[in-house]
Amino acid sequence: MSDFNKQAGSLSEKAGISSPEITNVSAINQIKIKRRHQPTAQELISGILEGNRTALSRAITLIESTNPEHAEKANEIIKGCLLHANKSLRIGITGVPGVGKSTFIEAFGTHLTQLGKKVAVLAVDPSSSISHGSILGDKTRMEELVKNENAFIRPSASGETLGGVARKTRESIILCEAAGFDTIIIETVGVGQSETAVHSMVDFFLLLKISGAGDELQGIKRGIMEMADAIVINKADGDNIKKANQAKIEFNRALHLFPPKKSNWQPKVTTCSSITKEGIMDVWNSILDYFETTQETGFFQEKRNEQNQFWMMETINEQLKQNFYSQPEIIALLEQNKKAVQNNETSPFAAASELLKLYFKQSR
Ligand SMILES: Nc1nc2c(ncn2[C@@H]2O[C@H](COP(=O)(O)OP(=O)(O)O)[C@@H](O)[C@H]2O)c(=O)[nH]1
Ligand SMILES: [Mg+2]
Repeated sequence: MSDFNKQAGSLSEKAGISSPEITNVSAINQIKIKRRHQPTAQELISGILEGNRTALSRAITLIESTNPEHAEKANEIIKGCLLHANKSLRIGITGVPGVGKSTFIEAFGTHLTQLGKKVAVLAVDPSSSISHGSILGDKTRMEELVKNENAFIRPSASGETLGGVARKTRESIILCEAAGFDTIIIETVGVGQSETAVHSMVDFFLLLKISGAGDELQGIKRGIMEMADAIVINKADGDNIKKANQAKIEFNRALHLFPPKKSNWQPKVTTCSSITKEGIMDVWNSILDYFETTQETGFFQEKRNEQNQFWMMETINEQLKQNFYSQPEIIALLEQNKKAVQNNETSPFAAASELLKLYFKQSR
């Protein structure tokens, strides 16, 4: 009796009644082992190819992990998925916080699923370690899409450098495509160089704006306008319609001052409301138009090939850097040389050269 009283757990509630079979220790251990069972890379690949979201989510978690064992498994999965990827349209969406990206993606994504599309939403947001994942916080704005069985929403990897987040997002795109998602939406907030990173992984780049106090073009980075394949003025509803139309004229005028794009595509400026859904369909039609035109000219594939080359080089650069800065001898000498440079005991070039020499000698 006293033993039972000591244990307050539900299993010992009924004193004097022997525990049922299921609670025996070995059964519990088996359940634990089962729960702990990590699917193999092959199991995850099969799951992804069948369109299983749990498998897709788990594989993306492996991609995002910093554990080297996971990285190896992730690479195997990516390799297994690569041949099945690529049959998609990748759309990048950027705009300052509050412009309505999440609301737009909810309306736009829902519209696409109604057309029979399968939509995956990913994010590149190096600031998300502070804001705890832009999409995660915004999932409430994507109430419909989150529940939609033809949509998959994944918040961005957090606590990472832009390079790290971007690579992980790019690899996640491959897995989403292998899982049958034919439209991939990559959201990014305009911090740091994240637009450039997203631009280099999508087919179509959309800049979301709202009309302001008339100075529409002020404070907008020229580079971003140059990258945009479309500018969409959001929140064109209610009292805002007139201002939005005015902004449209201004942006159109500004866009015509840019030299023609390599794609020969003339970016369009349109207005929309993510709340009334007015103009959402036009955005999609414009993207389809772009897709057809660039497929015909071959630019579409050319751009993807270029992006693949770019990401290969990026990966090499990133890993070389990582390897260099993680060598204990380099770390020690780097500290030493930093001081030496500061005290004018050596030149920056001589100091760098000494470090590189040490590195090359080590890696031989
Ligand atoms: N009136 C109106 N409000 C909108 C529209 N799109 C978004 N909003 C509102 O703008 C605010 C910010 O939207 P959100 O999607 O979170 O912006 P994000 O930070 O760019 O993702 C929210 O209060 C939305 O309800 C729109 O088309 N019209
Ligand atoms: Mg948002």
